[in-house]
Amino acid sequence: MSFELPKLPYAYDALEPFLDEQTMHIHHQNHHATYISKLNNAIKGTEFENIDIPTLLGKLYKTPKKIRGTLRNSGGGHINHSLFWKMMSPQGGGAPNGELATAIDREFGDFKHFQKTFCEIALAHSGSGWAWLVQKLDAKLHIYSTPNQDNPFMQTGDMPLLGLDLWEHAY
Ligand code: MN3
Repeated sequence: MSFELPKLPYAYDALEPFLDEQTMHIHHQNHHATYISKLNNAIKGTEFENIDIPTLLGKLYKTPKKIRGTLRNSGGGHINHSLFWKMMSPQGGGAPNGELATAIDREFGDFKHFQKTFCEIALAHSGSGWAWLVQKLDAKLHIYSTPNQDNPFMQTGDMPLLGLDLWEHAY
C-alpha cells in the first residue's frame, strides 16, 4: 500500500482572502505531494508499508535509523497537512460548543483567552513548525508548538485537536 494525496475538501480558492489560490495549489500539490512521495519511497518493501501514520510516529524511535529522518519529516508532513486541510473551512470559524467549549473554558478561562494564548505560542515559535491544541491522556488540553513537521503523535497519548502550520509557505 502506498499513501495518496487526499483531495482538498474545498476549492483551491475557497479560503480567500485568508489563503490565496496559488498558495493553496503550491502547498497541496507541491509540498504535501512531495512529503507523500518521499514517504512512499522510504517505506517501500519495509514493515511500515501498511501502518497508519500516528502509529508509525508513536514508535518513531524504534524505526531503522536509515529511514527515521524521512519518516519523521515526510510522515509528519503528510499527517500534519492531511489534518490541516480538514481543520480549515470556508464556512468555519467562531467559538466551538459542546464538550470542547467546556474543556476550553475549564483550561483557559474562556474562548478569547484560549485564542490569545494560542496566538502567543504560535508567534513565539522560532523558525518553521506548528502550533497545536492537544488533548492529553488525562483529558486536559494543552497548547504547544513543535519544530518542522514534528507533531503531537510523537508524544505518547497526545491527540491534536487544532494545528496551525507556521511555515512561511502556509500564509
Ligand atoms: Mn505546510
